[in-house]
Amino acid sequence: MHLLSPKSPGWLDWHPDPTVPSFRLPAGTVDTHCHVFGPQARFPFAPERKYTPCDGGKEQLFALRDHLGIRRNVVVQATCHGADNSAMVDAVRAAGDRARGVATVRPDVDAAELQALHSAGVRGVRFNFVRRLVNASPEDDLRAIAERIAPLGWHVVLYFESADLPALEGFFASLPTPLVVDHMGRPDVTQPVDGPEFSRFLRFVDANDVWVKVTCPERLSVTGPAALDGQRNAYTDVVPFGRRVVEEFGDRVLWGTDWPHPNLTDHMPDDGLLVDHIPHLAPTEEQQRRLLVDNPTRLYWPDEA
Ligand code: 0GY
Repeated sequence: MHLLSPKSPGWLDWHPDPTVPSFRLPAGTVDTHCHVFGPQARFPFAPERKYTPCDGGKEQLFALRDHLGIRRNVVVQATCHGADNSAMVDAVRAAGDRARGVATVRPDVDAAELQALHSAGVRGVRFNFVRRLVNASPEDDLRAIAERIAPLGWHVVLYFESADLPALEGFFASLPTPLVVDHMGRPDVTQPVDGPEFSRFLRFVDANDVWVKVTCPERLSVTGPAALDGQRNAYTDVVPFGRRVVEEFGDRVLWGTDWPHPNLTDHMPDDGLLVDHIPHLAPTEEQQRRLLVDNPTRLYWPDEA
C-alpha cells in the first residue's frame, strides 16, 4: 500500500453535521456542482495536484444529498485528481441515474475513452484557468479537446477569476460547445453589481448563451456566513449578484453545493445554510423550479426535459 499524503496545512474539512434547511427543495432538485475526494487509499490524488484535501467519498456525498433533499448530483472532477477520472466515474456509476459527471481530459484522449466516459454518465469537461489550482494549458490543446467532445453533445465548464475574463472571453466565444461558468465567474462582490466588471460578465453571458452556476456564496462573500435575521440569510453581499443572474438568465442558471468545499480558508459552510440561501437568489417558485429542476434536467438529462 502506498503512503497516504497528509492534508495541506490549514485544510478545512467538510461540515460534519449540517443543519436541516428551512427551505424545502422542489422535487427533482439537481446539485450541479459537487466533487469527490478519494478516498485517497482507493483513489490516490494526482502527483501534479496543488493541494491535498481530506477524504470526501461518494458515500458521504450521497448522505448529504439525502439529508438536504437533493434528487441528483453532477460530480465535477476536482483538480486534486488531475485527469484521472476514476473516483468521479466510480461515484457517478454508483449513483445510477441519479448522477452525471464532468471530466478532465488531456488533448490526446482517444475516442474509446470518451465513449467510456459518456457511457458512465459524463456530459462535459472542465477547463480551469485558476492559477492556484492548475498550470495553464495551451489554448490549442483546449480547443482540440472541445472539438473532440462537441459531437458527443457535451459542454465545457469554465472556471476562471473575474479579472481574467477580458483576456479569455474571445477564446471562450470561439469554442464549438455550450459553455457553463462556475461560481458566476467569481465576481468581486465588494464592487457594485452594476459596475464594469460584473456588467462585462453579464454581456459575455448574454452574447454567448452561457449557462451560469450561481454557486459558492461562501467562497465569494466578504461579509461571511453570519445569519443576520430570522431567515437564515447568510452571505448577504453575494445576493445581489446571484439575483441579477437569476433575473436576467432564468433559463440558463444552475445551482450546486460545491461539497466538499475545497480550499476554503476562513470557515466551512453549513450545507443546510447554503440551501437556505437559494430563496434569496430566486424568490419566486417559478425561478426556483427553473434553477433547481428544469434547467439542470435539460442540460444533463435532456431526454426527460
Ligand atoms: C470548486 C473550487 C475550487 C477548487 C476546485 O477542482 C478544484 O480543485 O474546483 C477552488 O479552490 O476555488 O469549484 O470547488
